[in-house]
Amino acid sequence: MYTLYGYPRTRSVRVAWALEEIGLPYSYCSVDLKVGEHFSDEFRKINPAGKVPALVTKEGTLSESAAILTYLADKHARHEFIPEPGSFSRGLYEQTMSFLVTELEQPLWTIAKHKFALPVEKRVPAVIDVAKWEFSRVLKVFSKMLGSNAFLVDNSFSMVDVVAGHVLSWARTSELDIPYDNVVSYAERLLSRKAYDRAWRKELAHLSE
Ligand SMILES: N[C@@H](CCC(=O)N[C@@H](CS)C(=O)NCC(=O)O)C(=O)O
Repeated sequence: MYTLYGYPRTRSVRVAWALEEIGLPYSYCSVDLKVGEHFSDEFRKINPAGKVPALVTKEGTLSESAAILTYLADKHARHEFIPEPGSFSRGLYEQTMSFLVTELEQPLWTIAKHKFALPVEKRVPAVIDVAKWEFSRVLKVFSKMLGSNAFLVDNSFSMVDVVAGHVLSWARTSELDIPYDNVVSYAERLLSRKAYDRAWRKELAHLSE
């Protein structure tokens, strides 16, 4: 059984969502970022970067949400949530995953870092407006990429949609404008999936423990 180290309202929901989609059992360990549990020696043994998510498997521990999702789908989903390695579709999947984590997500992370995640003395508030502008530019590219498709790769739900769904929900909670109808309905389609709801609730349940 897998053990997911995470915290509500973070990228760990991507991993919980993927586990729920595939139907894999997992236990959940909350790492309270608010009180700095991720800086503890104990957690650094699990992820030396001191970040969530981390997934403990029988063979070792994985970090980096996108890599964990690809691993889980390759290992357990028999190509249901991921194209076959070596196929052109798989190339598109990897291209899309890279775009999501290096382009679409980065302005949101920059905003979060300069609003609350960095130590106060390292924050540069002026960067926030630049990041908002960058997000609006990259969102336009994303909207074109999606077009009239229901899902990003081969019009079939895959792990890249999990990451994209999370990034768009993050944009909404950051109160960023999403002025593209196709992107709004895509986000609604993803965030109304039962597996997302189960993942989200499971993580939140650990807040009250
Ligand atoms: N690229 C990593 C990013 C992980 C990450 O930055 N996680 C945040 C929560 S969403 C975290 O643990 N932040 C604590 C910190 O940066 O000190 C991934 O996708 O897993």
